[in-house]
Amino acid sequence: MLQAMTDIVRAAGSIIRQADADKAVRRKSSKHDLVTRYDTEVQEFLRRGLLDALPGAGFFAEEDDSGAAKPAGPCFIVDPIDGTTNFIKGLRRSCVSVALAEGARIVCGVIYNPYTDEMFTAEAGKGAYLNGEAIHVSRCCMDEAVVYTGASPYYPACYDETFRLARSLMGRCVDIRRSGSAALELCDVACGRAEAYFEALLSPWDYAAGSLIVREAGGLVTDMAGKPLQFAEKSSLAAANPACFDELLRLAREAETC
Ligand code: LIP
Repeated sequence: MLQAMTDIVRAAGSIIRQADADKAVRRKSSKHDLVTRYDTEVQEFLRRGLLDALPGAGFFAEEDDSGAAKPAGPCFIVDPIDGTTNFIKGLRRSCVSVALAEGARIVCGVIYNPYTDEMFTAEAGKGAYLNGEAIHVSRCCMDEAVVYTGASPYYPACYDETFRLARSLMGRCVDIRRSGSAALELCDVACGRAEAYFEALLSPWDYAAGSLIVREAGGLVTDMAGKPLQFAEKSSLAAANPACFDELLRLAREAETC
């Protein structure tokens, strides 16, 4: 199934790469929460391909307006364009993110950045890969770390906690980064380009595939309270290499309780 997912996701990525300037941008819940005609076009391409490959599977995706809950059985968890605002602005930092869940367990994850032609894949228990080469989180401690700080732009109630934690981390790590794609930030942790990532609130399709890729690369991933991730509704996220994970959770607890 991983190869079928990879082939379909790569083809979906070419739609993003070939997009023209007329993206027909619409607001969803707020000025921060945008969607384009390409988000829906890529999602429908993925729906057709993935459900042909696995008939009867569920399809739990960002641009479905049904509000339906994640199906219990085998289910694809899909973000057709993670980093939609980057896509709109032409920042060339967006990806297609697809996970296959069996109940509460993610068994396959595929994330493709069409701008760099980087395909991140993982299958539970079988390691994580970038373009077929095994990847592993770094061994750097927090003092040597680059830390991604998600901003949860759709959720203003999270801003104060987010920037308290970002300020706290800034005093302890080398530098912080914010790139606008949770999935790609998780992939950067998995291959050792960064050491940690957090975000106070985001949707399952933002992190389902990336959480498996980080774990299979030797990293640790929970919610920001240190509890196991679930994939049926929004959650906070904390991901890091083993050398930084406990400190990230400690600082997150301090930022939340201020
Ligand atoms: C985005 C995430 C990002 C988060 C944004 C948004 P989208 O996903 O990747 O990390 O901060 O709020 O959720 O909406 O571009 O697919």
